[in-house]
Amino acid sequence: MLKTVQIACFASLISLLNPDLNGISQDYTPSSVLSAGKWFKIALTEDNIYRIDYSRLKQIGLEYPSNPMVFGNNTGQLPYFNDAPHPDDLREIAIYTFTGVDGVFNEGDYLLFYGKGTNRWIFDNETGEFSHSRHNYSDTAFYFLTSGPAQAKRIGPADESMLPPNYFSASSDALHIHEVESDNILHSGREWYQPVSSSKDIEVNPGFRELVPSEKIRYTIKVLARASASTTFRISENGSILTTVPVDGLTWHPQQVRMPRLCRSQAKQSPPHLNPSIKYLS
Ligand SMILES: [Ca+2]
Repeated sequence: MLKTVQIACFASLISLLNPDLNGISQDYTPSSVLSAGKWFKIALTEDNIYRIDYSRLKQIGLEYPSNPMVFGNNTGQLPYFNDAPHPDDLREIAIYTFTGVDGVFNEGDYLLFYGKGTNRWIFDNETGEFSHSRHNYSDTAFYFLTSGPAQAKRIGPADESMLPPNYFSASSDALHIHEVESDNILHSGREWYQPVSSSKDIEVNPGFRELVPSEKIRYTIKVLARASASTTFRISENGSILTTVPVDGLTWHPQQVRMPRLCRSQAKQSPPHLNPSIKYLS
C-alpha cells in the first residue's frame, strides 16, 4: 500500500511573469553559430542574474574578451509533439556590461546576464494563479559563452515614461514548490512522488518572511494513492487542518495493472505561521 504526496504553496501578492517562448521559429538556419569560434558551456540550476568577470574571461582564453557573447535557448521543457514550436539554432541573449569610468570592457569590469533554470512557474492571466512546471529530464540548463570581433547584444536602458507614477508597491510574490521525486509506483512514466507515512508528517517550510498579513497563502497539493481502502490525506498548519484530500480505494483484480488514483486539492489560509505538514489517514 503506497501513499504519496507532492505539494506547492505560495503567497501571491504581485504577479510576475517571464514569458520565454517569444521569437521561436520553425525555419531552420543553414548553419549553426556553434560551427565557428571558441565556445564555453555554462551550467545553471536556478533562475538568477549571473556575473562573469572580465579577468575570468581572459583566464579561460576567450578569443575576444572585450566582446563576450552569451547564447541560450532555454525555454524549459521541450514539447512532446514534434510539430510544436521549438527553437532551432542557439539565440544570442542580451548582456549587461559594467565598463567602469573608461567606458571600455576591460580589467576590473564584469558582465551580467539573466539565466533561467529548467523548471518554470507559469502564471495564468485568467485565473490569477501560478502553476509549477518541472522539467522531466534535466535539472540543469545550459548557456553558451563565446566572443567576436563586434560588440555583442547589450541590455539597454528602458524607456522611461514621462507620466507620473500612479501605483507604488513594496511587495512581490513568493513561490515555493516542495517536490521530492523518490517513488514511481508503476515504474513507468514521468510521475514521481514522495512517500507519506501516517506516523511521521512531511514538514514543508518555505522559509518565507515578512508576509503581508492580509494576503492569504494559496496551497495546491497533488496526492496519489493505490490502496483497496479509501485514503485521506490531511494538510495542517500549526495544528489546524487546512484541508483534507480523499482518494477513493481501488477494486483489486489480480490480472490488472493496479493504477494509482490521483487527486488535486487547493486551500487558502491567512499566514499566522508558515510550516504546513502533511500526513495521511488510512
Ligand atoms: Ca573598463
